[in-house]
Amino acid sequence: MDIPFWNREIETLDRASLEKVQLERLRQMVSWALKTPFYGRKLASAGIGSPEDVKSLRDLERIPFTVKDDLRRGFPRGLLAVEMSEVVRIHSSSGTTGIPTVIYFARDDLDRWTDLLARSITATGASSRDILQNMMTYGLFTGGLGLHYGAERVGMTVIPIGGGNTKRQIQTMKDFQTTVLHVTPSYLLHIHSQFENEGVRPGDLAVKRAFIGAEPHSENTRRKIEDLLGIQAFNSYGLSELNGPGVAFECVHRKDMHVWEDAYLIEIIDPKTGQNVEDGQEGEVVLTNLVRRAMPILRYRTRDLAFVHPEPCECGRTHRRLSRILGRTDDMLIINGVNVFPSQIEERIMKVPEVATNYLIHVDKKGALDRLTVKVEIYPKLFLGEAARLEALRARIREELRSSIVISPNVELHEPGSLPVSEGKAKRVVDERPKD
Ligand code: ADP
Ligand code: K
Ligand code: ZN
Repeated sequence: MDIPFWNREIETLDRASLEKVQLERLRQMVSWALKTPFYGRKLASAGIGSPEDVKSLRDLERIPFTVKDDLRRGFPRGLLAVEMSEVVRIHSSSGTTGIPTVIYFARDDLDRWTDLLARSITATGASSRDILQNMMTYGLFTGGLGLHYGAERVGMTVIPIGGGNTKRQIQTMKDFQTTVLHVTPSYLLHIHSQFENEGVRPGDLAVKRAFIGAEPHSENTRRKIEDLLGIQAFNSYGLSELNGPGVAFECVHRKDMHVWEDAYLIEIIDPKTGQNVEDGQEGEVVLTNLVRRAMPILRYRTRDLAFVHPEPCECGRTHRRLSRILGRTDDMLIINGVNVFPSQIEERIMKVPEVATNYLIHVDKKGALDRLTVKVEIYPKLFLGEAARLEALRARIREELRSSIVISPNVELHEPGSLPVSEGKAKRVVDERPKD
């Protein structure tokens, strides 16, 4: 197989040289991070007052972890390491408390991030001859714009269609003979389920590849996508704290994702002890961004569970591979690619005066899509009124939730005592999505 490279030299760098690059960049990151009071304190506690105090990559383990709450507490500018006039882009992701996390990019940050995506896209075998339909949400999410820039750098023909509107997605695939899709796995399966309705016949479409990510999925789901659509599907991993997509991406072999190790230091830790584990062992992914100046992030605990492959990939890249994401250490739900925390839901519904004390979050699958239902108990006298009033209440709760969690859940109203109560720790979330 002819293996394509965007930057063969850096992608196949021998381990010792790669580690030299990492150490240089880590020192650079420390010097940038020291510009923020937040990392000033954190690094001081590790005895690091200047970049020279980082003598080897092992010194990384002395630096305390950064967690999502650190980013929230610093909202909005706490971790900004440059003047705002140098910032050319802001992205943001949703949070548990309604306080989002904000990510800042300087021009050179965007340039380096874009290059990682160009590298990722090229590793899949896609090229300037391809037509990309980017179905990820544009806007504050990193998924849409992030990959868009990388695709343009590769020279692909980019259709920035964004998420949703299945009919139009399918028509666009036909009209422009799209060859590559960027999409969440659940949405891609949903789109496929509509092929018949939309009169898609074999030979109508030219899709050969899909980049799938932003939500957990199994190897079986990938196979299903590949078989149903007759394409190759490539797993893509990233998170906004570490720029967004382009942290790790599958190459033509589709045997887990190369982490671009000149740009990110990856550690797998035991989430209980915080200690590093060996390659091959499952644990929490901890990432250090080596390429962002406007907002440095060191040792970020992703709460994603995975392992690093000890053995090299057949493609010749020396950057190690990350397994697919096997779970999360926290209770975050991912509903059709959008992150939702149960606490966000609780916070909103408990503000509604008509709501009694018990509620339940129910998640299942309808066809290929995740379906979120929030069941709430309301006071009994409300059921005596007119049906229209109940309907209005339901709509109000739904809107209240939508404004916080972005997606619009089903809302069910129940009489007090009708939802299950558990003894001990309440089980508020029932997730019936197949784990396959
Ligand atoms: P995005 O805007 O891309 O959804 P977020 O920062 O909001 O980025 O969400 C990042 C989280 O999404 C990750 O920490 C992980 O839990 C999940 N995620 C992203 N890509 C994948 C993937 N390929 N497989 C499983 N989970 C993923
Ligand atoms: K996500
Ligand atoms: Zn490979």
